[in-house]
Amino acid sequence: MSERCFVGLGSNQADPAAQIERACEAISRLPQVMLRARSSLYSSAPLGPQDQPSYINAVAMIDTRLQPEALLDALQAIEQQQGRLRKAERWGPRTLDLDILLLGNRVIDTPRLQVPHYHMHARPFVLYPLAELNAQLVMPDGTPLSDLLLACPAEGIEPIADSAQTYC
Ligand code: PH2
Ligand code: MG
Ligand code: MG
Repeated sequence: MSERCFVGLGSNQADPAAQIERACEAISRLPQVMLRARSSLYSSAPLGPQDQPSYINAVAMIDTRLQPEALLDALQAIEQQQGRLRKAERWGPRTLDLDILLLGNRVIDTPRLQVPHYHMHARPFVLYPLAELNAQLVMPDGTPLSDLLLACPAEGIEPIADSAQTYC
């Protein structure tokens, strides 16, 4: 049985908007993954170290039969293909960051994977694109996405021209 999953995409290096587009194409080609929709792209100032370019972020909605760790492997392989170098600096610049935000109603807390994604509740560049894809979403703990949005104003994020896309 497949599960609905939301993946956060972020980039602030080497033509970020193109990185996001390429990543969506790569996700759509993954076996046992159906790409259903992609939010608009949003620009925002970097969270964390300020001596780095601003980010482009988006969220993709997929249906997948992959188990969580297999999905994580597949997404990390795409990060690698797009030149991601893992550096020691926390929240430093990256060509591509793919984060599993939600995976069905699962709650996962292992050294490799935390779902729902740890910081999503407080990040407007995650919550607003997510709401574009499904404004009715409810977190696994029962909190409606709409409550998270009320507590997290859309400050500092700027939708860029590209609008949301749906796939069949
Ligand atoms: N990701 C980070 C660190 N800081 N800032 C913005 N605006 N967007 C991001 O995706 C982001 C960030 C590390 O995951
Ligand atoms: Mg991230
Ligand atoms: Mg990440």
